[in-house]
Amino acid sequence: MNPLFDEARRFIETCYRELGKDDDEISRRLDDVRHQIDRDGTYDHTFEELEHGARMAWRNSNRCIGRLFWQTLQVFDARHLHRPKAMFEALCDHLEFAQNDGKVRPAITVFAQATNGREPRIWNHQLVRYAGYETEKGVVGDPASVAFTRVCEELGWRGPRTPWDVLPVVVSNGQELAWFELPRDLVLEVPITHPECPRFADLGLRWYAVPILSDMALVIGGIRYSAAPFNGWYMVTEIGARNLADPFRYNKLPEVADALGLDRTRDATLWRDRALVELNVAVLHSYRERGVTIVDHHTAARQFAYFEQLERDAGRRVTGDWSWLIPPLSPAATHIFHSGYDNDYVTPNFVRQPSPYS
Ligand code: HEM
Ligand code: NRG
Repeated sequence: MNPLFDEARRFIETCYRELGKDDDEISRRLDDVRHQIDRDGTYDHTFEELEHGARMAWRNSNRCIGRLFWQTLQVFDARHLHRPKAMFEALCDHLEFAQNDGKVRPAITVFAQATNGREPRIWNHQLVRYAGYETEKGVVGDPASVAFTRVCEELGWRGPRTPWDVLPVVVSNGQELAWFELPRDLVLEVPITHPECPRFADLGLRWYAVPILSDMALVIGGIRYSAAPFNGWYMVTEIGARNLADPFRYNKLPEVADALGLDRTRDATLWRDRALVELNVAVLHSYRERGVTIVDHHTAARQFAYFEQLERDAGRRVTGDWSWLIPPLSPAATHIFHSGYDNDYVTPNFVRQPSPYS
């Protein structure tokens, strides 16, 4: 049999049953799908299939602790947009919808499916991210962005070289490649301050409001959507225990410790651990003060436990990637640390894809 049709059938049956549709509707739809595959070699999802399929993909994302909210995902259908300019405008609309002046809304924008000849791609890892520049004095900005920043500059962009330059958006429809600067006033950012330590503000730390992952593919019923950027809101540890803290990222723990007046002469004073906690306190405080949605890791873990219970009640198996689900701060204070998860890949889902550059 046709492997694409097999995938399609598995998806349509599960999706339609979840949506409460009867067997007649399922077999009528499968007839359509079979005809389209015979004629075109592929098939198109209805909007309802795309919407529920994207929500299932979130539900099946083994590394995601935020899955309780999978049914609230807002799905934008951008499959008809092919010009890079039009794709960029859809991305700006997504950003504005998602940010919602701080009341962050989970959303995904789905561009045309990848076909043999042509696959649309967004070259950025996230729609909003800071540039990184290699200099004699080390990296300025986010070291994770060094390779992509170089690509942007080869394409003709030139960054102002602060540590917090928002990168341009690089879009390909599979034929033409184009880059666009995000309007400055569209991008919401949060300056980081500490509720008790005024010296914290002098560090000049900041982060953007919303993570919009833009380099993964969405896979539904054998169809691959190679450009399908999605977002939820941040969990505090992503920023406070990784992006700003990792030695190979912004590496701010020594400066944070000094602002807090900690003794850094020995590892055993646990200055790193104390700095980590206060940095996370500061990030949480700053997002809340600015009215930007963010979740702490204890609340997120409790929400995940509730997700696990609801999934069991619905008769579904919860798969997960333990090493990604545990938070990088106080992991053993969450139930996840003390649980085990099968890391099976169930579709619909998201998948990493090869970098379009390098
Ligand atoms: C990964 C939290 C929404 C899909 C993660 C991670 C966290 C997280 C903490 C691990 C990231 C890391 O360690 O780098 C949340 C929270 C959300 C949310 C708090 C709030 C609503 C979403 C949405 C989707 C999604 C809307 C898709 C529709 C994923 C995927 C990964 C992931 C695919 C793995 C990314 C990778 O492999 O790099 N999430 N998430 N999440 N999440 Fe979520
Ligand atoms: N750790 C990355 C973002 C990964 C996805 N996290 C989310 N996803 N919260 C970072 O930028 O720190 N989401 O869709 O909300």
